[in-house]
Amino acid sequence: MGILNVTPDSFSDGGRFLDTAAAIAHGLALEAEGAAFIDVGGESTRPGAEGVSANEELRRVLPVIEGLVSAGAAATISIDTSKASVARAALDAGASFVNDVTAFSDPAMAELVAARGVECCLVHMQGEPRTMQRDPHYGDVVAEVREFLAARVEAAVAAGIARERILIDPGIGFGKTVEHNLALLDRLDEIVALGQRVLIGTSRKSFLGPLARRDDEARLAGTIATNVIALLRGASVFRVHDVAAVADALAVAAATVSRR
Ligand code: PMM
Repeated sequence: MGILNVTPDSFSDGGRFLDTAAAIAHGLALEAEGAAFIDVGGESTRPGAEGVSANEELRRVLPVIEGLVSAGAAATISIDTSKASVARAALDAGASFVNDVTAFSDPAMAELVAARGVECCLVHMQGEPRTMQRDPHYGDVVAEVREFLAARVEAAVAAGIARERILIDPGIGFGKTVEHNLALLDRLDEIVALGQRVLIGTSRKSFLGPLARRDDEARLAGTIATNVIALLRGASVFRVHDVAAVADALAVAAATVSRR
């Protein structure tokens, strides 16, 4: 899954793709690098970020989705939003996947996804983006995230969404310390054991910086290492900025372990 943030303030690519033509070109480049999904987002969820209105989100993402569709993008277009009104307009414009970092906190979102028969991703977050990194705490982070995701899957199924259309994501960096993120990655198999496909998003996130010997903006080595580990633990979808490099690493890792 390639990341296409149409925001002024995302932590890694904020401001780069605010121009519609540049965003469309980047989405097509992600697809050419091997992305099966293009995740289009118009509201930053970085720690400390303020929310934006539905109108502003739509102004940012709709022309990009429409442009990708008319350019003939073959990848599944995902809308990264927690607002049902934004998701609805994005689906009307040609998106067919809803990525919600609040795991359907807006009940209208579950109804919409059920009615449209599209796939979705439910993400775990402790708190909300503005404050989530202030003092995250858990007893057993993996057990708590697993229980939350299991309950949100059951709520989504009860709302009429087919179980096989639901992906789950432990939400790396969403109200988590470095230790929490590392425990979730190392024990990702416990989340995979719920039986849903697991999506993982570590790309360029800040916890990778101090762990590596060198910290630059791309944090590419840490992104690759964590995605390979996620693959080995059973993850299915890898949400990244650097599609070509991560896809190559995953291909080599998958070829290696499939020889057992
Ligand atoms: N991370 C960000 C945004 N959306 N969606 C999912 N499913 N999982 C994630 O880890 C995730 C996400 C963080 O911001 P970015 O778009 O700048 O990477």
